[in-house]
Amino acid sequence: MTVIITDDMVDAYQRDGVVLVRGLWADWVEPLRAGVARNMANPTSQMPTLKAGEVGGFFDDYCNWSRVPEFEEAIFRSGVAEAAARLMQSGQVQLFHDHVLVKEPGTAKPTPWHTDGPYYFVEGRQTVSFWSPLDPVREASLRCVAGSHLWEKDVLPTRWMAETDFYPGAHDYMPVPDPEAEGMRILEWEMQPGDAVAFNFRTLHGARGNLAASRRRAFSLRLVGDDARYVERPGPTSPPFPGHGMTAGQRLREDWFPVLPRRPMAA
Ligand SMILES: O=C(O)CCC(=O)C(=O)O
Repeated sequence: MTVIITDDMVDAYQRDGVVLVRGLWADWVEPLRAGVARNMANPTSQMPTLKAGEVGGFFDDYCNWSRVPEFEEAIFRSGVAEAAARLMQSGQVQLFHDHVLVKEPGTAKPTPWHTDGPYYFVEGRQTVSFWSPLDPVREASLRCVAGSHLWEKDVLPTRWMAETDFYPGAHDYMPVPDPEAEGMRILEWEMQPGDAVAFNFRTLHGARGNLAASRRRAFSLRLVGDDARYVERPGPTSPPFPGHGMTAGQRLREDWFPVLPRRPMAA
């Protein structure tokens, strides 16, 4: 399948900080499902994601592309970098990390509203995450607040389980809004496996629980463009990448965060 990123999609992405890309991974759904199965059978992180008494199951793991060959192949051999370059309006596309989020049937727990940027040690205008369901999804789809990537202040990062502040210095951030109560424009779509929501690292997003009768597997890929630079945060970031050795203002080191080949957006 050939995926075209139109000028209208680029404009929408720049304006809203989010756009739907139908069929981005359409030719890679089976390999990505196999990768998720491999990742779930051998996770790097065993951190609990649900509190005692919360029903269902929420699997969450990241930074596995170099040990999950299906992820590596999809990332390096698909047209995802070309799509990212178009949307970010960037010459170069660097891999930041992959992320798997699986909600078992009957998981009531929502993914709380948050922006990813403040958890990361990288900042720039040119960033994109592609969130892709590997199962048909409606209620448990990703939900993004249009235009939130342009807000002046970062949204307060919190620990999802403990519900505590992620860093000291909460006054440096805006409180986490309640987009529904505050009448914000929330964009969400019914999606098929391999479709992707592209969203900026600063875009406020979240997801409902999965009350459907089937699993909701999702693969999220985080990429950065030309203007992305390493920044110091007030504490350990997520992901932490221990021993990275970078200092403020540097580009992300390419031996850890490779530049992706820009292949045509077809299988
Ligand atoms: O899959 C979810 O529930 C949330 C995904 C998310 O927050 C992300 O990909 O950044």
